[in-house]
Amino acid sequence: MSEPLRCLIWDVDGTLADTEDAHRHAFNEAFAAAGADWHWDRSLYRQLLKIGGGKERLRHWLAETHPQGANLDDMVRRIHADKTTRFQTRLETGAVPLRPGVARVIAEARAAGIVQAIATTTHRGNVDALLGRALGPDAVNGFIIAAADQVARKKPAPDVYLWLLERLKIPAAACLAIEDSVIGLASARAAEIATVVTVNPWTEGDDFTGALAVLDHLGDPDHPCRALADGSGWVDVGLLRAWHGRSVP
Ligand code: XBP
Ligand code: MG
Repeated sequence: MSEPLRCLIWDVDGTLADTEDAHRHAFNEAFAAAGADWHWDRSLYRQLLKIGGGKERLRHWLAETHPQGANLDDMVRRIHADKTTRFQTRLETGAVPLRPGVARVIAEARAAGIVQAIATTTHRGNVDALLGRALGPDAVNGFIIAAADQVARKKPAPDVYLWLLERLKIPAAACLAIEDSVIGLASARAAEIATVVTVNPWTEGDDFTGALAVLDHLGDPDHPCRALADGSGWVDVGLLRAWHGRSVP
């Protein structure tokens, strides 16, 4: 007998919102501001997204392209801090809306008494800026948040999910994660949490073996998603419960 769904865990980048191009632009602006003639185009960034976390991504790229570089850590820290400021400024303009269906499912889950949490490799300030702009300044209070700063290892390690399970005192079998990437799916599955994947242009076509369902987005009545077996065009809490009920603990 499977556990009923008690907690919905949201990934942030690529799942709540299509933030990655804003991250990429902010990185490129921070490179220019630091006087570096580096530029991450879309095709390179797609490859780099396999490394979770902005600092880790930059450190990985520098180690590959500038192996002789000294004192990388200090440079990475400074550039990443500037990139974070630029990214949040971009979010505050409202340039990055929530993905289809996200605001509706958050509201439905809240009304249904389902606990909601966030598991992300990005920084807490980015989560506050995104949700604050999209849903209002108090919106973050509706979530238990596990962000980059709270754990030692980023996705695909399960640390953010394990941190949440410990904090929530809810068994993994009573949770459902929504992720957009292979590393996100691996992280949730390593914590034994059933996972639905909504892809985006950065992750479409990747191998999501192990996901309960793979969709282009959660859909809304006026913006239906593809690939729902029942043809309804959008995901609601009833469907999330049905998928979760089919998951093998
Ligand atoms: C995806 C990421 C993030 C962002 C960059 O996060 O890998 O690292 O690309 O964020 P999510 P920072 O787990 O939400 O999908 O630069 O703040 O690290
Ligand atoms: Mg993601």
